[in-house]
Amino acid sequence: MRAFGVGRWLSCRLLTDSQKWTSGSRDVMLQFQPSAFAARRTFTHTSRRSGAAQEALKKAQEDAASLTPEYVAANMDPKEAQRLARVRNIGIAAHIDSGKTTATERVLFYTGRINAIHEVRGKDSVGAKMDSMELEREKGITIQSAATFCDWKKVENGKEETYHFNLIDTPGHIDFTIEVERALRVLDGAVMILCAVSGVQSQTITVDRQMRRYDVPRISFINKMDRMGANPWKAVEQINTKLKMPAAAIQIPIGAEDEFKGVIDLIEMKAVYFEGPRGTIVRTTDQIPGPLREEAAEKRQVLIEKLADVDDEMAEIFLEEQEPSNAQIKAAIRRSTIARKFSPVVMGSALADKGVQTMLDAVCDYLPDPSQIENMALDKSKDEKSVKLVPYNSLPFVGLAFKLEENNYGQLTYIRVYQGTLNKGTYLFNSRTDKKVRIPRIVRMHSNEMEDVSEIGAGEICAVFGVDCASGDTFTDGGLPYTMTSMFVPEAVMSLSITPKRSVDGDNFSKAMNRFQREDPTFRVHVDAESEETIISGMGELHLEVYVERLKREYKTECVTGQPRVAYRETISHRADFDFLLKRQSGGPGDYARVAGWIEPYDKPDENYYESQVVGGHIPEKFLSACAKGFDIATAKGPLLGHRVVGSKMIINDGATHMTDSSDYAFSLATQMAFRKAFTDAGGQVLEPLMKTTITAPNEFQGGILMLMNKRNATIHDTDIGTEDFTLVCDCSLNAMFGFSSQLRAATQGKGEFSMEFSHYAPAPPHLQKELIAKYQAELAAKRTK
Ligand SMILES: Nc1nc2c(ncn2[C@@H]2O[C@H](COP(=O)(O)OP(=O)(O)OP(=O)(O)O)[C@@H](O)[C@H]2O)c(=O)[nH]1
Ligand SMILES: [Mg+2]
Repeated sequence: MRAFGVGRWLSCRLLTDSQKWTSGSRDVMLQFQPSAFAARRTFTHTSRRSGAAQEALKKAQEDAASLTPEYVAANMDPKEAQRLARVRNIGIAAHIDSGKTTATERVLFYTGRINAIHEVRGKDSVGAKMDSMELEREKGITIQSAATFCDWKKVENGKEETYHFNLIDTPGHIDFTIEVERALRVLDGAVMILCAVSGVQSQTITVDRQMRRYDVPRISFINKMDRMGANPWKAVEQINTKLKMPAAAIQIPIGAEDEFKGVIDLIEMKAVYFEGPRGTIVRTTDQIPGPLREEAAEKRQVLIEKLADVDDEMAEIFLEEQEPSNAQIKAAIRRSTIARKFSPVVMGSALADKGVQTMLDAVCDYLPDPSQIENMALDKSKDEKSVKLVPYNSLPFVGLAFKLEENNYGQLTYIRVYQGTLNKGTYLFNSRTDKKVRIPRIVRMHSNEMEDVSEIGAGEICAVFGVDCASGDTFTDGGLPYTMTSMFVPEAVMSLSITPKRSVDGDNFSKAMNRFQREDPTFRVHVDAESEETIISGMGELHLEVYVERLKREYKTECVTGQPRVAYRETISHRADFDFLLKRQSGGPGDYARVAGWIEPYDKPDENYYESQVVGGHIPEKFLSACAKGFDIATAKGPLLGHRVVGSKMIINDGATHMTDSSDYAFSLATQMAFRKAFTDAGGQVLEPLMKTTITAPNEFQGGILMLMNKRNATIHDTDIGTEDFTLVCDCSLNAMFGFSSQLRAATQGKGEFSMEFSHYAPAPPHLQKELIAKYQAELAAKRTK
């Protein structure tokens, strides 16, 4: 929080408040044979709303705080309760390349969604199911998150139980971080994957921050146990120390590296081996290999002690020196995981087909079902009072559109259903626009394929067709005036100019730009009024590069791009008065407008504010709106560099008109000119984006990296020295980070890594400001003389 600028901090704080109730989310997935699915989905909703559900809705509106998950559960239709208890909405999030997509591929295979496994960057060149975009398969990285649903059959008390998973595989690269944000916004739980060799990496720290932002409970999966140097205990220690999340392993490995065969379940004290083709045969035995018995007993004790630290019931058992039963241990893990006080750690190797099935069991055992997470909305009719959403099918519908995507069939909108049931053919209201839309088709997504369904119950996730909306819009059935807060959208910090090579591609170019902007809130497009160049901005070079490449592949539009540029801002530091007269006479009707007032810093540093305090009709009402427009134009393109002005306030309190020469045009222009002139008097300055940068590297390189960062004028916030690696967290200007990856590689023999995300805007160093302004002014002068 410290590293955020005031504006960002404010928006972040708002978000944090909302998370108290936003806590995760629930979606649904069910099914895989459509017939079995249809038979199972006996929804209890009808037009007749059950009394208990109505009572809960009333309580949710009047006294949300008292509506505990226990109350919701106690008043739920038993059939519904049973359905929800078997639903898990989960996201997979982690550092880049840790094996999220590879693990998801196994999940799909073991749950029967796909018949064969294809690897990311595999020799067969098919690529993993969830990386469906051509570019993803080529680059071997995930760019867009992909949703799927599957059924996992788990044996409980000698009986097979079916769990329905909705699963979202997210990208690891920081440039696509919005995909992680929106997945975590609507999911109830997450699997955080770590590499058994690298442990907590720079991007793991970012993902941890995002999970905390949306209060998402998580289990940790230590992947790549087959790699040379695999050491799960380093990763477990780092989750505790670096992420400060109490965690303990609930398994220990049987062998490691080439010899990795399976795991020992520390609760049941059983050995689990993954055998047969693709590890499909899970063999469980009481025979723990002799050399591992002592280690297993010791790590079981560590688990119990860790639980006693975070869970009262377990603490009591521990203090009374009793041995907890397996059921008590499991219950304590579940309670403390859902309360986000603990993360159970499982391990395996996705690539070697080991440990994925036990990870799925852990998801069922320890991650919450949709009714165990509190979700809130704001009641627009009661001054945006917080109300709880209740996951009963019989209540009025409330859902959130969290992701838009265009495919061959049209525009798809992903919706998380928080309350009520969504039926095909019904009408929904968009609570932002108050527009009514028909839902002609509902589907469940399986990467880029889909399956039609006719209804979706509370706590589930689906996609709908033909709905015109923006990402983050709330939909209701018109019965409740609710709206939900949206997700955190990071600032775009990098931009470049782009023009289609051939003018005939103009149409395709605009189509693509419109689509990309609709789908991705971190991608923005604007046209520079003077140069008439199209400028795209986004999260980083790779982000923009991907869109340029997609234009070429998907829209057959090749483009010429400029150099990537930092998105600067301009602002003022103190008040300055102005009294400006525009008087131009050139033969015919002239331009006349006088505006007077002042500009000063605005207390919301991300926004601008305009106010008219003109009395006595010195500027008639009809011209005042032109003044407001003039202010908007002036702030869209700052006087120093032509970048957006933020944190400025303009008050116009006096002026004068001329009988014939005053016009909207004259007042708009006079306001723009007055603003530009006053800008210098008000201490106008250039702001640059500072990036929260996390660097991890072996301890021996610490001195060298500190030097590197000092040279870049970074502000160091935190250094954490572990047994082998250290982590450094600092704020550094984006400008100073160009070319950093190769320097870091050189300084650490390729062992260091870093990730960065936007933190806040701060004044650029004076010499840089001077240089940038001089360059911009020279460009302007050159244009004028042309
Ligand atoms: N040795 C080993 N390699 C693995 C394992 N799991 C994944 N990999 C490899 O790690 C690389 C990255 O795997 P992905 O599944 O694409 O990783 P990801 O986390 O989805 O990557 P992004 O989505 O781009 O962040 C691939 O080359 C995989 O084959 C594992 O268990 N052991
Ligand atoms: Mg991936």
